[in-house]
Amino acid sequence: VAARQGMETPLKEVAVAFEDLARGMDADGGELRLAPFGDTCALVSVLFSSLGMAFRFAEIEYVTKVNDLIGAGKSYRTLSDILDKDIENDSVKKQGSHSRNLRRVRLGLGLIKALFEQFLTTEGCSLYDAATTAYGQVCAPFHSWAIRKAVGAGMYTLPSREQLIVRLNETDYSVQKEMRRYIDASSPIIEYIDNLFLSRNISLDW
Ligand code: 1PZ
Repeated sequence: VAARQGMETPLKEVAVAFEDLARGMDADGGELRLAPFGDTCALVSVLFSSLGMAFRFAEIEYVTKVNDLIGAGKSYRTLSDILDKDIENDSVKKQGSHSRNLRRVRLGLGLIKALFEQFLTTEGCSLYDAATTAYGQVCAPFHSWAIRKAVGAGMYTLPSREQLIVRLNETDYSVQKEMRRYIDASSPIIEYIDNLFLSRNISLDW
């Protein structure tokens, strides 16, 4: 309906926002400012409703962490600033720290990217298969047994591939186009965040 009325679909809105963010990063000489990053990550939550009720807890989890980063945007200018501050305070991996929340939000962005990649490369595979593979690749290695169990159970409640396309207000063709745009635009952002940690000798095994 939104497409027919000439409005942006949620998926397109997310793709365009990440393209803007990636362009902004280039314009700032390869630096990522916290405020636009937080706002862009917040947009992703519009996609959750199309996954169904079982993923409400993932949404709450993700939104809480994004909101923490948005709040930090009032005191810190860039993503590196929060990391440097947490290194100074020895709180990078401390639960609830901005740096830890940044790592978690990055996992969320990576999960969506992996899901879209699965969706595109395996034409005709179910959303269940795509989401299970993506989760196994990106998030499962860092989640406790209890969380992995809960996510695994929730997977059975995911809509079908066709249902998802309808709920997102896309077509078979447009959904591929917008997912591709998100994959391309989010890749340099994700890589940048990983490098923030790696360049400070913080491994990504957590
Ligand atoms: C793209 C959709 C794929 C299908 C569904 C996959 C669902 C993934 C569910 C993830 C549930 C996360 C539950 C909570 C995990 C927490 O233990 C950790 C650690 O938190 P901390 O100890 O630092 O407080 N939190 C995370 O790892 C955050 C992960 C965010 C996952 C966001 C999912 C984004 C999905 C977007 C869907 C449009």
